[in-house]
Amino acid sequence: MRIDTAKVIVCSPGRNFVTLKLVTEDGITGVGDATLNGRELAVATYLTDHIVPLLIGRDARRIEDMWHYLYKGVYWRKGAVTMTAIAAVDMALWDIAGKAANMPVYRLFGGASRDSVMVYSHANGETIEQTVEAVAQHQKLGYRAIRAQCATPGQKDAYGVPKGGGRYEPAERGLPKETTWATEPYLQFTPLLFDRLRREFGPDLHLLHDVHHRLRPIEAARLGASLEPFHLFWMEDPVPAELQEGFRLIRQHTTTPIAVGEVFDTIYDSYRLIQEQLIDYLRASVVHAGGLTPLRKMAHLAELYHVRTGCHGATDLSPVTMAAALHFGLSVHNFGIQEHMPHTETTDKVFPHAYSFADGAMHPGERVGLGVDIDETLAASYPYQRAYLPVARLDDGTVHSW
Ligand code: EZ4
Ligand code: CO
Repeated sequence: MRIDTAKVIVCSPGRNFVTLKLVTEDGITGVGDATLNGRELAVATYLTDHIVPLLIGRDARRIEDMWHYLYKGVYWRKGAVTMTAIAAVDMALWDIAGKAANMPVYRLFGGASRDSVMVYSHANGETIEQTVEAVAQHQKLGYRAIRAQCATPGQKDAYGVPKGGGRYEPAERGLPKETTWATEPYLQFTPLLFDRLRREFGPDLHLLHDVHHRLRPIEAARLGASLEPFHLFWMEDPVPAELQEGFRLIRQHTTTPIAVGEVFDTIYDSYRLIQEQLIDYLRASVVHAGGLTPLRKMAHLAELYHVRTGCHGATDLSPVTMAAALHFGLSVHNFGIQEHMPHTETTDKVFPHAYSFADGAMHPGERVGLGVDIDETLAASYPYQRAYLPVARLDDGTVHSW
């Protein structure tokens, strides 16, 4: 089962996606997501110029070997561009393996560990009232777990809250938008938001919150402690995790569960966090952490330390990643939750898929392989459009984590 052709498809049905499509000599196709928000073309070039020539003629069944060939073979280890490109190959090979075995991929992973995969959605508002309303709307749609973000009064910008309401979309067309950030008002306001949400929705709804890497460890410790009465499902990315030791300080001060890892690209970003039990949920994604092969290994390590999975699932991860994440989440024993930001109708049309949502949970479906495809003709009618994630500055102009 040799790889015959490999094609890199860049499209922008509302936002940019990079997709790798492999075809074997016996005509089996496999798709992989290679989208890296704001740096899409770097991955597309990496694949086209440096990886595609290595794939042609290689045995599509040797998934583990291929992963090590691409990871060790590059010599220059890690890095988001490299790991995203490797992930695309890995996803496509698992897709092919499922089709060749006539099984959905989750069955190759040992079968379902649960009936479906609980997902959480995003509710946001410019005021507490709007956020309450958004949470209520998502609850009506069936979600049992909801992430709440709200603008801090008196502050110009907030992470996850679009101006004028509507859907939140991380990247914007054109050059990067500059936003401002102030820590102290945020730390004072956020407990008020969750106090209100708990009073409105009672104790059972799972409430989540994304700090988006904006605090220092002692500030995150303070936020976690102040949120304890509202028993969040998790506090996400409280600090930038380059400093894994920083989580010790947070952990000493609060029982608010911690989720981290959407920007991680290998196990080396989190093994200390896992082994010292400094986090509760690992958010590494199939696409940015090198594919299903390494993500399953990370999950198995995490399982030993009572850390569960909570994969990143924003709209900048294509439906191919969503499908892969669902096969992964359905099968690994220590699944926790999966993020779900629904794609636009246009995106869903470009990427027809077998996965579905019902009662706050998703299922990858029973189609063989990953159960997702790309409509190349339709994709071609949405050419790439330059877009960037925003950057953040403090009010004195200092660059801050966005
Ligand atoms: O800002 O995916 O939890 N979700 C997130 C996302 C990220 C984007 C970055 O591309 O933090 O919305
Ligand atoms: Co996040």
